[in-house]
Parts: sequence; structure tokens; C-alpha cells
Amino acid sequence: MTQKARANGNETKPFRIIIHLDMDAFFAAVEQLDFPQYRGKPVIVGADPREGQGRGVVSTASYEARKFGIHSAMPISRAYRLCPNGIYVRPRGKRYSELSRQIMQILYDFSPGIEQVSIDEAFLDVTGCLKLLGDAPTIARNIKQRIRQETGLTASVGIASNKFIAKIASDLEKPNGLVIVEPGTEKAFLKDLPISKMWGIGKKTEPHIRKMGISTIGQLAEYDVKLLVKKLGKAGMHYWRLANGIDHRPVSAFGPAKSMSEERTFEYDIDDVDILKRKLFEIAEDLGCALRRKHIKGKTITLKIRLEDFSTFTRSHSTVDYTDSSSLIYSTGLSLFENFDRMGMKVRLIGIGMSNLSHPEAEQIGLFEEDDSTSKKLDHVIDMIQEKFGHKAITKATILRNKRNGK
Ligand code: TTP
Ligand code: MG
Repeated sequence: MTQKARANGNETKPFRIIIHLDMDAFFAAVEQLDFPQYRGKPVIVGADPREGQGRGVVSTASYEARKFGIHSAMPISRAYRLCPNGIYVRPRGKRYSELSRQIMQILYDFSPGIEQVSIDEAFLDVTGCLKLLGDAPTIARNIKQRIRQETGLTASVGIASNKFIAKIASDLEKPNGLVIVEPGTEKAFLKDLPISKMWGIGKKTEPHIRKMGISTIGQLAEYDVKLLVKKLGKAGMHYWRLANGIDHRPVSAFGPAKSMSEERTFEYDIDDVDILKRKLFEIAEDLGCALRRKHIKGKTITLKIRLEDFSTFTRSHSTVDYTDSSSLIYSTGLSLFENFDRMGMKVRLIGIGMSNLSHPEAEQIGLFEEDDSTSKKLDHVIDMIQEKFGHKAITKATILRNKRNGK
């Protein structure tokens, strides 16, 4: 199969069956599981509401609480005003991770082709498992049943010929949903859905697209693709292909690494900016080193931050050229960090990821290669010494200075 983009909308592709699974109101459902007195009640997991004066946000809300208009990322004070009699609880990350691992383990019994996308969500490529396990709806029902029996939780599942459609399908009949999109019906399935359902179209892009007179995925599919590319750049082609039901992205357990990342979860939530900066510096060093060791470079640097209430955010920036430079990774990560509003909350986890990867043969010779050469040489020397004498043998002065200051 050729993975190259052809913009005629009729390209042939191998037949695949992809399942997308997403747990229902995950954190809140776990609370209702462990505390039976919460069942059937509005449960809000997140920051402390302190009689409506609390800072921070909602991590998630049970479906009973959603009837009051409460949703993830809403300020907790607002949630409290909407539902003062709700049950407000702090997140219990360890417990959620434990159940997440158990759920993913169940999925591995059905297919080795699993891509876990978040704590409660995964894609499975079951194309090769049909003979063994039955048709896709049977597999999906069995997965849901095993999760229910072994954990007591419900999941929603979408089945389709690609990831994009499967992801949309799993969301359509939540909670406890099972939506099957038969091959050949992809475009009809997408046609009347609002563009807000499109994976990847964020709050910034959506108004832009709406201004172009596009409000449904069907309208996007019918839009002049050349004009779309002119207005939205490369992303325009990507969206147009998705809107036409074309998505060849593999479930990445089968494909090469799409990103590399380093992150640190802290024992205690951290507020001190200097400590956080130093952690970022260490992460950038480790990530740069890992990239150089594998001879991989990347263009998109993503900062990941998890706050004390478990809300998790990412902020990305793409560099002009492919890079594996620790100092460029650090300076980019730092500027993303400095522009991020923590809403007064402490940080529980911080990390940096590199995506949009290239292998050496695809590397472009950068415009700024010359200016970069000193830090490149320094990176190289550090890598060599660390390789020979171990990771702790050498470190840049910034880390050392902070260590001496006892931070
Ligand atoms: P989601 O799957 O987005 O949400 P959900 O499982 O709570 O509800 P749904 O039935 O709609 O899938 O996220 C999974 C968990 O991740 C969620 O239970 C809590 C956490 N989370 C946050 O902490 N902050 C957020 O902004 C979001 C979206 C999720
Ligand atoms: Mg979910």
C-alpha cells in the first residue's frame, strides 16, 4: 500500500478493522465504583470547591453531574454554583492508573496491536484477529463485557475502517456505547456531524473554518481542497482527507516511533518556578541525549504539564529545522512553560516530547546550523562522557549551580 497523499478521495487502501475504546466518565466512575454511596449521584472529581470559592478546575464529572452542565476543565467554582449539592472529591491518581493498567492488560488479550492514547483510551487493530476471535462487533462486545466483569466499569467503543472514524464513533453513544461504521459508509456517517467532532480541530481552528461557511464535516469534505490548503496550510489537506473518511494512520504499536518524550512525576506537587525550570533543563538534556543516541531529530516540541488536580495540558511549538539539540529543546520548552497559565496551581508532572520526527536521511540542512554549532559540540562531548562514565558523570553548569544552591 502506498501511504502517499493523493487528493482524489478514491484511493485504494487495505481493509482494516480498528476499534477505539474510551472509558465512561473514567475518574468519576472509579469513585462511584469504590464508594457505592456515590452511585447514581452527581460526582465531581477535581479541585477543592470550598463553597464555590475554590481555584482550579474539574477533572471530570459523572454523567449525573453532566446534567447540570458540568464538564472537564470547567472552573471548579462554576461547577459548585451549578450543582452545590454534588459530591466533590479530589483525584486519586494511583487508583486510576492501577485500573487503567488492568484495562489495557485486558485489551492485550484481544490484539497485540494496541495504541494507548490516554489513561482511559486506546486503539486496537483487530484486522488480524478476526478468525480467532470472531467478527468485530463480537470482539467489541466481549471486550466491554470483560472490562465490566473484571473492573466493574463501563466503556464505549467505536468500530470502523480507520482510527479517525473509530474515535468519533466511540463518542457518539456514550455512556456504554457501541457504534459500528460499516466499510463503505464512512462518508455518509460523517456527513451531518458538526466540525467540532473532528479530532484535531481545536478551539482556534474551528471559528476559522466556520467563517469559511463550513459547519459540518460533509461541507468540509465537499470544499475545494486547493482553497482549503491555501487558507489553512498543510493542515487543510489533512482535515479534508479525514472529512472524506481517508485516514491511513497505523495503530502505532505496529509502526515506528512517532514521538519521544521524557517526563517527571513529583512525589510532592511543586510550586517553585526555579525547581520546575531545573527539572525542564534535566528533561531537555535527557531527551536530547536519547534522540542523538538514536540518530533521530524532530521538529515539534511539546510541553506537558499535569497540575495538582490532575488536569493535564500540552503546549507545542514547531522549530524551523529538525533538531536534536538539548539547548534548543530546553529554550523552547521553557518559553512554552513561561507562557502557560497554571491558574495558581502546583505542578504534579512535567515533561517534554519531541514529535514530527525525521530519520537522518530525511534531515534538512538547517539555515541556523552555523549558530548552533557550539551547543552541538557541547552536546556531543556530554554524550561521549556520559556513555563512557555513566549518566551522572557530567552535567551542564545550570544543573550544577542549582544543586549547589540546594534546589
Ligand atoms: P475523557 O475520556 O476525556 O473523559 P471521561 O472518561 O471522564 O468522560 P467520557 O465518558 O466523556 O469519556 O478523560 C479521561 C479522564 O482524564 C477523565 O476521567 C479525567 C481526566 N481528564 C482531566 O483530568 N482533565 C480533562 O480536561 C480531561 C478532558 C480529562
Ligand atoms: Mg473517557
